[in-house]
Amino acid sequence: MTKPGLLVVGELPAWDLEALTDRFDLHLYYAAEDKSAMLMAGRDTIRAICTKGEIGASAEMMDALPKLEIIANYGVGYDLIDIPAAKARGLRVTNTPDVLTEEVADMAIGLLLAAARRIPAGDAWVRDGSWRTKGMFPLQTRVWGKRIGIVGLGRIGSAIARRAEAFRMPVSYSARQKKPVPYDWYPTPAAMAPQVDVLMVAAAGGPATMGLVDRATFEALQPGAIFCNVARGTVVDETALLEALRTRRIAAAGIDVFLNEPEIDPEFLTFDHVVLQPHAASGTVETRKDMGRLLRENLEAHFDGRPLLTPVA
Ligand code: 8YV
Repeated sequence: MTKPGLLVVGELPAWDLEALTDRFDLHLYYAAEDKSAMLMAGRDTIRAICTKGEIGASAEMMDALPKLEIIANYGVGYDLIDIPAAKARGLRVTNTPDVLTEEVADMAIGLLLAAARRIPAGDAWVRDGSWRTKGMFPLQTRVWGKRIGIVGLGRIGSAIARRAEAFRMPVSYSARQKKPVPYDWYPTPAAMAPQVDVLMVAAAGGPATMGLVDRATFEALQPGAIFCNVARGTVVDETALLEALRTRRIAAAGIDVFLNEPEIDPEFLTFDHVVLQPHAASGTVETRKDMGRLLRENLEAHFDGRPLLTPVA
């Protein structure tokens, strides 16, 4: 039987490509020199796309593949997949929730600690001999016991909250609706900002949260506030964020996601009170293997006529 064609939009680890090859005829879009020629050549055979959180799938790509049935996302966030376009074309869409929740929450706490305690700067202090020549590293800021405000209390926000509780941090959250949790609720990040020492962004991306963490939020922060983002760059007004970093209204920050990745605003690189990560919060071998497996199981379920494991549309 002919294998269904699968357009692999973003690079995947070798173990995933190998496993997918058993069931699918792979078209490695990310490696193709002439991408439109690849789409043209696959018009009659490509029935599935696998993409990534930071790449998505446009209506144009869907239109270029008339035999397309399903888009499987390697990531929980599918904000860059044009869902209305997929629905209008009767396409199914899946993502990889749950398997990456704890990993992203680990990175959130890691970034918070790294930013507040300036762990990368301490490492440089040892390596460049400053410890020997200048002595003690400057004293930094405590994390445990500080008040944390989480923007978005979904799966990942909740996993961050559980970790924060272990750090004896009073937890607040902002969300459209109050949830049955023992944390203080605020309707907006701006309303929550004056009440917290740490602002942690964990809300899903997409049109509903575009610029949700706005200038008013940054202006309402307490002096010494710490800012972290493991969600999407789009959730934050980046111009206002850069200004708050420039003026030191934000005393320290840990940031994994940006607008225009990987061509991020170069001003981020100039700050010595910010710890940067290359959108790597889910990036461990263990979690990426689980994400790859779930992506594959969704595709296989679709082509076997079984219910999808984690459909989003
Ligand atoms: C990326 C993510 O998808 O899950 C998400 O929404 O942003 C990440 O896990 C990951 O970088 C894979 O490309």
